[in-house]
Parts: sequence; C-alpha cells; structure tokens
Amino acid sequence: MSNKAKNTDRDLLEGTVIRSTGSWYDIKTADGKIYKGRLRGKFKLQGIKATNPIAVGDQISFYMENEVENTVVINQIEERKNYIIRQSTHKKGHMHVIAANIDLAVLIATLNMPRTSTGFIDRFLVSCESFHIPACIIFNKADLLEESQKDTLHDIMGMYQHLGYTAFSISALHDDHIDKISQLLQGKTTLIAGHSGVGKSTLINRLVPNAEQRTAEVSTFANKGVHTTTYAEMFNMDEHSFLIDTPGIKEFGILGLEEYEIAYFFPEIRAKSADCKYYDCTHTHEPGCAIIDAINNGEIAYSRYRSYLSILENEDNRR
Ligand SMILES: Nc1nc2c(ncn2[C@@H]2O[C@H](COP(=O)(O)OP(=O)(O)O)[C@@H](O)[C@H]2O)c(=O)[nH]1
Ligand SMILES: [Mg+2]
Ligand SMILES: [Zn+2]
Repeated sequence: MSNKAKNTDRDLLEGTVIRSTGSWYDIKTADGKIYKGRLRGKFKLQGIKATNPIAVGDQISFYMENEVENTVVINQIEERKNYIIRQSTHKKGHMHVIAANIDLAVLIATLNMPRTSTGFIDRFLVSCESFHIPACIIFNKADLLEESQKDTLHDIMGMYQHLGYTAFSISALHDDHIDKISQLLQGKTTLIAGHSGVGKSTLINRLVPNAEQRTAEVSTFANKGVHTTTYAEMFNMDEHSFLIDTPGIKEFGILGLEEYEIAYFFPEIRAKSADCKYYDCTHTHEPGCAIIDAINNGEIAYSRYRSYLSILENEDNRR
C-alpha cells in the first residue's frame, strides 16, 4: 500500500486526509493547519483495484506547491492499518475506498423514518468483521418509538449485545444518552455509517458543536431519506478523537469472501460450526448441521441466519 517517495529532496510535511472531493484532498496537519492537496502524475496503489487512490483517514506526506494558494502535492501514503471499501458504482470490478485507519465503525440505525433492516445491519457487521474493524450499533430516534416498537428494539438490541456487539438507543435530536456515545468514541477514529436520514449529521453536530453539518428533513414519501452531502469527511471531536461522516453510502462491500469465510464472520455461526457433521458444512441443507439445530432450538436468531443465507446466495456481494 505504501508508495515510494518521489521527492526526497523537498521539505516534507505530514498530515491526515480529512476530505476528498475527487481530485483535491483537504489535508490537516497535527497543528491544525489545512492544505489543499493533489496527486501528480500516476499514483498507483498495490493490492486492490481502487477508483480513488487516497481516502479520508489516510496518513500522508506532502510538499508545498503554491504558497499563495496553499496548495500542496501529495508525496507518499503511509501504509494503512485497515480500510473500508465498497464496489465502485461507475467502474465494474473496481473498489471505492471509503475511509482508512479506522478504530471503530458505528452504524446508526432507525426502526422507522427510515427503516434499517436487520439484513442491512448484519451486512454491515460482516463487512466490519472482514475488515477487522470493531463495530457498534446506535439505534437513533428513540423519541419516535411507539410502545410496541420499544419492545422490538429491546429484543433487537439484546440479540446484538448477546453476540458481543455494543448497542445503544439514543435520540440525537433530544440529546438523550449523547455522553455515553462521546465516551465510547474518546481517543478513536470512528466511521459513522447508516442510511441517509437516520441522523448521522445530527449526531455529529451534537458531538462536534462546530461541525455545522447540514441535516436533511426526511421526506415523508416512502420514509426515504434525502441526502445533502456526498463526500466522506473527518471532524475533530477533540484533539485525539475523530469522526468520519459517510453520507450517501448505501452499502459496504462484502468482498471476495468464500462460503466458509461468510460463516466465520457471523460470531455465533463460527462458534457452533465445529459441531457440524461435515467440516465443509455450508449450513444450508447438510444432515447433522449444528447451525440448523441451533436455529430450531432458538439458540441462533432466525434473522441472523436469513442474513447469512442472503449473503451466501447473493453473488454480487461476494465479488
Ligand atoms: N425525531 C427525531 N428526529 C431526528 C433525530 N435525529 C435526527 N433526526 C432528524 O432526522 C432528519 C435527518 O437527519 P440527518 O442528521 O440529516 O441524517 P443523515 O442523513 O444520516 O445525516 C433530520 O430532520 C433530523 O432532524 C432524533 O433523534 N429524533
Ligand atoms: Mg448527513
Ligand atoms: Zn452446518
């Protein structure tokens, strides 16, 4: 991933990419200065075929190009600790790197306005498992829940907590439980994901008062959110805590996983699969499958198994 330095004779500065708008990158140095940077010439990364060579969260070195306009040239990218990608919507077989060097990925989910399905939550958790990024779910808009929905939410949260995932219920608009969230994010670089309209910008505005993120009215038509921002962007919550907003990102890639790997990224399936009769059990039809037994006796949630099958069957999500 790391690129060879091209201009070792120049004075190099170091910084973090905090925003990317196509060919220009906003770069922030440790002392808080912001530069506009770009790549010069060919800049290929090894490994993945990506449409964007540099993403928010990348640590880079750069040199001044134009002191008056404060533009710089990116010289080198530090090796990434991890990254999260999705399929490119423009170029088949290519990836788009959403963000790099993440300590925690938070999915903001809502039961309604708009609805986040457990299928979507599970895909998010599987991709985080596959990228080796700890994941957490924040259920927002607690204030909108009717009594019966509160029970549903309680059950869903219980299911994920039982699997080892941190899950919270908050109301970002009414400040409920925001301090718990800021404690959780302390000292970390956190990716904030979720459908458009779930309250990502609202939460970021609460956590970073000067972020001035535009928030959108959720259009009532079909409960679909309207998105206002398009580019991933990093904010300082405090000196050591960073938030990355990922607007308009519908789905993370679940890439190149083999069948056994998909099962591996479901912790409860991983834990039980050693009890299956066949070592290469796909947990779909095999006799003596411990997973199917566990679903029948209620040890594994059916919604999780359904998500497993949907990831297994959907060719698009495995490439
Ligand atoms: N009732 C309620 N509305 C919320 C809450 N959080 C956000 N919203 C509203 O939901 C809409 C979408 O929020 P926004 O932050 O723009 O969502 P984003 O697309 O995920 O960034 C806005 O009208 C917010 O005011 C909440 O906790 N309760
Ligand atoms: Mg937003
Ligand atoms: Zn099995």
